Amino acid sequence: MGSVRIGRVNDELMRTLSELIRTVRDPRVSGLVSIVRVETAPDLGSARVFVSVLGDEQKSRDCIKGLVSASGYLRREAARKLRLRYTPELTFIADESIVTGTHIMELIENVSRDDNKKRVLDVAGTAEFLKTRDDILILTHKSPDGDAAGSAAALAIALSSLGKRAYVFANPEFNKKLLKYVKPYLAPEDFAPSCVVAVDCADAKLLSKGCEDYAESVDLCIDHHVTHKPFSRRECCDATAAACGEIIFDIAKALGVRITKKLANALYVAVSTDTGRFLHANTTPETHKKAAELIACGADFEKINREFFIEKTRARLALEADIFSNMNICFGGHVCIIKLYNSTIEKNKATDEDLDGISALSRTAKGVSLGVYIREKDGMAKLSLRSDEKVNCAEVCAHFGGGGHERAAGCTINATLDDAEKIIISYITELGLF
Ligand SMILES: [Mn+2]
Repeated sequence: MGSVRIGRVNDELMRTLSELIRTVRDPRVSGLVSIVRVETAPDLGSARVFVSVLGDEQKSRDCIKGLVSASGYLRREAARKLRLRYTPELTFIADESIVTGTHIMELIENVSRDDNKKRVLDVAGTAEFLKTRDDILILTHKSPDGDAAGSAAALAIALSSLGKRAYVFANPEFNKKLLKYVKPYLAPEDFAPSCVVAVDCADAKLLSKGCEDYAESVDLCIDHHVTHKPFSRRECCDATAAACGEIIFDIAKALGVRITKKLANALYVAVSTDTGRFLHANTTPETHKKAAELIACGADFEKINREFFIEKTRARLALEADIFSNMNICFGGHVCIIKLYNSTIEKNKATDEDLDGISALSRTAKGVSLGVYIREKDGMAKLSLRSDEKVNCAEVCAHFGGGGHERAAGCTINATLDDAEKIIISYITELGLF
């Protein structure tokens, strides 16, 4: 058992016991009782728990007695919460270092300040955090894209190269193209993680199917969405990054990981797909610099771009033909609405993969500022908006309970495609955008 692992057990035990002592019903365990540190023996057989109690010596002695009598309960609950096979036997010791209330208040202030500091991590802090963890499970979002899959695969590769067990959760929506990059790193069914990391996910609600059990215990979230809603214990978010893959790249470097061809390919997939081959407005000089570095590390840029952007199946070409011949260019040519009916998908035997990135076609026509793509999903209309600087898609979609980025966002309207088209047109009219 390495000292890093023990350090983690100490941290986790301290955190869990701090929560659990609030549930002890013994009146002796009341008032300001706090656990100041935990020292676990290297064999995990026992742990010394240092407790500080606000009050006189008698109060402190009574409290320790109360904790000793509750130790069976505390140990059992801690074992359950921490999913540890062996939970150490707990010995409670009064910590004499804090004697006055003033000190306690200072301590509490420092702890909450530290908590804040800990919640938001920069790249270096994230690398430091990941160094102390093992058995890491990486989650992605619903309707995963190249950034989600590429970022997840890249993080798994980087962490594995440090000798850690790190796997990507098998998002049931990974398509063939994405699976090519994540398959070797998918978590085995019996994998029991002790650290959960979400990548490219702006909201706990957006986590992929099957991750429901983890939604409330995500240890770290790495994301680049402006609309990010904090849901994890720690987060490393940078809305200036064009792709989550850009942040993962920086983290990999901060971890001291060598950027192998495999890692470079996964990161290139993330960055290239989220910028539409470096064409979308989110692309920055930094994005290009990173892409250049990835190419220098052996990324198969030509193959990846061809695979994701140029090659099309016949079914896809048929869908595009249908979309282009039926598109509705309105508002004096500033808005283009394209629709895809399930019947068209069925007629052409198109798969989900054939639909990938199809929403971007709404902005193909010259002069269009706002493109709207509408498709049928689960009996409702799913809208994807794409725009230039004149329209904030995230704001428009927020009106319908959706979200996303300024230039690309989505929402769902409970209506047929044709009705959804009327609804969005009337909302655009109401906004007076054009
Ligand atoms: Mn992304």
